[in-house]
Amino acid sequence: MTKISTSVGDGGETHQRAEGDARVLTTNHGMPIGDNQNSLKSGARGPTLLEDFVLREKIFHFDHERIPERIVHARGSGAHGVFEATDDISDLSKAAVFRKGETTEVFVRFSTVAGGAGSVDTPRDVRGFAVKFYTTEGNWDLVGNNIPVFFIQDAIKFPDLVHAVKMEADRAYPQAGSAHDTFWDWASLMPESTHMLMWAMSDRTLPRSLRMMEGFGVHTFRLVNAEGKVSFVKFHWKPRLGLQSTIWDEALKLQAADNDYHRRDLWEAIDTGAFPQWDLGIQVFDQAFAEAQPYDVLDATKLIPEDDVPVRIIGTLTLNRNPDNFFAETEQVAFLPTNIVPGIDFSNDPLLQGRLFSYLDTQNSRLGTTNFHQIPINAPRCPFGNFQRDGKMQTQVPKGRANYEPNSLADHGEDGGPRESAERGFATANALTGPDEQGDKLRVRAELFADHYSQARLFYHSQTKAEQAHIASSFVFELSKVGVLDQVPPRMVANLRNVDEDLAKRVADGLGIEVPDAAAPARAPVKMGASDALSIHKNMKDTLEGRVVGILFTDGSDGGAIDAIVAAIEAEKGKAVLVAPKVGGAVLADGSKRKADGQLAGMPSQIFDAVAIIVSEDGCRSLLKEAAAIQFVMDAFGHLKAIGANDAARPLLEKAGVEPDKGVTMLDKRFVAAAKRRYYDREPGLRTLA
Ligand code: HDD
Repeated sequence: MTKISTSVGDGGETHQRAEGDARVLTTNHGMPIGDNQNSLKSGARGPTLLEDFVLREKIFHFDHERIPERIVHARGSGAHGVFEATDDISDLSKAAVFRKGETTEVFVRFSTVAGGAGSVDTPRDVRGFAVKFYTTEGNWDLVGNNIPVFFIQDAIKFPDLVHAVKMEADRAYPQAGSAHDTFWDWASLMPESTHMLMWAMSDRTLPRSLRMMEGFGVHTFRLVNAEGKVSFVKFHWKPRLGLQSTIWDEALKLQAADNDYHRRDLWEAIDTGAFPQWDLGIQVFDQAFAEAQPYDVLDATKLIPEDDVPVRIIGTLTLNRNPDNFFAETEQVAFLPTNIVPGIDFSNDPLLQGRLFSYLDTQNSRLGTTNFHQIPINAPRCPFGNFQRDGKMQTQVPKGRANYEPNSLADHGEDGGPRESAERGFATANALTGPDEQGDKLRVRAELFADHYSQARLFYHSQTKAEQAHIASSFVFELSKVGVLDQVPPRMVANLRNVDEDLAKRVADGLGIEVPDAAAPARAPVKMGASDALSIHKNMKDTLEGRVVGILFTDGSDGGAIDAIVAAIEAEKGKAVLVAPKVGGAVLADGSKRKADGQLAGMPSQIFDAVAIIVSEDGCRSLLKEAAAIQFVMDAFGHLKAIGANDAARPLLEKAGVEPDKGVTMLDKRFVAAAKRRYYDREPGLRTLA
């Protein structure tokens, strides 16, 4: 029998403790449990008794462990962190969170959009980038994506978009993928989605790491200063590690190699102190600028080129703590675009306006109570209180009689509760969006919303040749998966003709169909030039920071060479991972045994950014008969990665079809330099791109 004693915890609460400080298991109502292995039965081989309240409570709770998953963005990974304001923008906003030097606790949740909670991390999909700032003036939630524009202009289209992209209604597939009939049927009928489709078909939807993607608030918001002066603003997150994406074949193979590729990368980075960082930037402009543009700043399918309004950096986000509990924090966190603070305000963007309703509503269905704001991850860190009362799962215990306002209870010496404050409180900023607000009630969109192609063209023309090829090939792949709706691919290509004739031709060729007549644009596109900020390749960093190099070795490998390459990688802040045919490792040339971090068959090269092959001649001979080894090298080459190899590895490289180029080096300094980047020039010689 375990001896039980009572002790008092740090917070003053009383715990039952067993000898040796092991706490005693109790029921939810605090009764110590004596046996957690056997249910209560009538005789050793008899039926289980209804009386077994310990069993029943445990199973009852288990039966209700799941809550409805998010209708979109169900699969997510979260992290705690801090935001530090680094520039004085008091002339633009009075928000305390922007006060220079102010630090604010944050919780961030990254997500894919279409897949369920248990789906993979690397589908071709938009990524959510939602940040909850626990400011001294209440929570500010910047609920954005890794793409600065959206599929639709008006929230009334959101359910159609989501229904079309998610698994098809009757057959419940595909999971986490847009390459199917219903999505492209809908998309090809919605020319306003063309700009977003260019982004979605680019490598932006295949991030290498959550740490290597940008984030955007998407909508135009407003900033308000202490004098009430209002400016328009777009929010940007710029990753300190630069941008990096995988390529499609790699992303597909990652789904087999590691379903949790992004989640694991984020967790391990934080766990090892390599804290991910982003700078927060703003693009600020006024009504005169807005009116002078060939697009409407209230249209979420349009961006503001950084060349026209540069991004001003005003703060830094650092993610420095993993969640203690996935469900309590990452699952229960509830983001609300309505969570803003004095100094920040909405705009009339009709997509944003719809979101202002949707998120509050969905939390009640997901979390089951209007009191979801009391869940620790959602609760403001500043004092908060009002006269809203009761409801399911009320955990606060308001004292006294003050549950209405105005009241004069204070005159009688009772606590009258909190009061509104015109001085400190949020006041909607005066409209800056023109006279339309006084107009008739209309189900229409503003005139410039009808231009669906100019910015799609801007995006396409801002890409490198390799990026353009990826976009064309993605359209071909996705449209090739349209099964029975033969009218859909030509209809999509007809839209693409308004973006770029060459793109349309490449997609038609890739699909093996005739180039159709161009779709009639609702409004003639305008010329917008190009913008380097829109390209991933022009915003990558040559670095090993955040990158992982796989080192394949065998029996007889040179331990000194392994040590030297590991040291060189770590000196550049990269991570080295040792891979051998057996996880126990291999016996090196000097007779010592070196343990591996992983087994070759379980660590394919798609999980690495570059690979080094350090083998003995015998070791290489045995790898020539090992499909996983040949595939390891072949995929590293095919995924445009650097390969460093010793002389003995040559037969393996040859068998894997590796051809010499700048990314294929000996194992010296050249390899470490080569490993910092990818070799996109290699690709046309390796696979047919549209
Ligand atoms: Fe949304 C979740 C981002 C348009 C309705 N959205 C959700 C999340 C992100 C975004 C990052 C996940 C938050 C989390 O991690 O919990 N959504 C966007 C962006 C949009 C956008 C950047 C356009 C610019 N969303 C949008 C519209 C509607 C919604 C137009 C409805 C009218 N979104 C939802 C939702 C979700 C959601 C159904 C699902 C779970 C949740 O809200 O909390 O209400």
